[in-house]
Amino acid sequence: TAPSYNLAKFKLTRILQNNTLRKTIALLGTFPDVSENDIAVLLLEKQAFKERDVQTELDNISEPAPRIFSDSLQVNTEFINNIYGSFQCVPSSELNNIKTTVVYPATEKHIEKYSITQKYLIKETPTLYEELTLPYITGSHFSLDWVYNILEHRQETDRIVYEDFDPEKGFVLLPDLKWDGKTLETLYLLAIVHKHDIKSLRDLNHTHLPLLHNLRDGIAVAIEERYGLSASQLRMYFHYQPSFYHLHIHINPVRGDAPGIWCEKSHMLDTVISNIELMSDYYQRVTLPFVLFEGSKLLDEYEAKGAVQKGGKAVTDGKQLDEKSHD
Ligand code: M7G
Repeated sequence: TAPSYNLAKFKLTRILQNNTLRKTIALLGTFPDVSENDIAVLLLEKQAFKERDVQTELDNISEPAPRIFSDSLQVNTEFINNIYGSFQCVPSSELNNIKTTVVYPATEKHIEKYSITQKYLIKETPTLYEELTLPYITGSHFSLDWVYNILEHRQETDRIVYEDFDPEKGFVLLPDLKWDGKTLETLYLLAIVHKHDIKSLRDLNHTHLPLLHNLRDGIAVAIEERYGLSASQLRMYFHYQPSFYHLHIHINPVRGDAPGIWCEKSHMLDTVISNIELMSDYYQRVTLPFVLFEGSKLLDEYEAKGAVQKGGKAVTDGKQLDEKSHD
């Protein structure tokens, strides 16, 4: 389906976050042609290198991909010093694509999610989960419409890599929004379960073991078949807290870094299965750490309970401590 907005007509209000390491920039703005009031969040990401693009022998004639080392390469020399050379190169235009994600109209929660803010680690006991987190996530969360659109085959149908239709153990496996769908090096898939009542890791118990085993095995077989990666080459994990409270698994190659792969947020599927096999109600009894962002109402509630110490030095992305900032 075509979007209601024209990307070329985007008007910037402010930059939310510029990650020079990941080569991503998050922007806040509007599409004045469509609406003066609705706000848009854009995430622009420069392409990762595909190993295919640097090949110099044409390995597969049926797939004449643009390559970096070809006659269309424009080379500007910055300097040559002895054996060292520095250049600015512009490869053929197709290799310069910018992966663009748009959320429109965006909510305050989306702006929060893509902004740099202070982060705090919470240690969530089962009691704190029941008293603070659970009421909060039931009252205020991102809409799950996109999830139901996938499960009910209304959107992204042609992107489905594999589907197991079983209502109890089944799932849909498809490319994550974060993946360009092309670069195997950055493969990022999502497995969304068909079952509707599992919000997150916290809800999992022994009754879900058949589902979890089925996910682990089914995902591996489907990925091996489609992408040629074996189960041992993949990491499968849950996020806690997730942004979307309908159980899903993140899958990407062990070999690469994945966006948002932080130890304080990721729980390996293998570990989760093993924990539940050892103790059926493990995730109802365990204290789970998770991160809250400055500005979140839930953070205020945790602070009011004395369960988090806010303040401290501001730590921002990309800034390093230097002599002057020591105090
Ligand atoms: P999460 O752990 O709930 O939230 O994962 P996170 O964004 O904090 O990681 C949800 C996952 O779903 C993320 O990896 C998103 O990139 C992905 N995702 C979000 N949306 C809105 C879509 C979508 O519309 N389609 C697809 N295919 N993936 C999405």
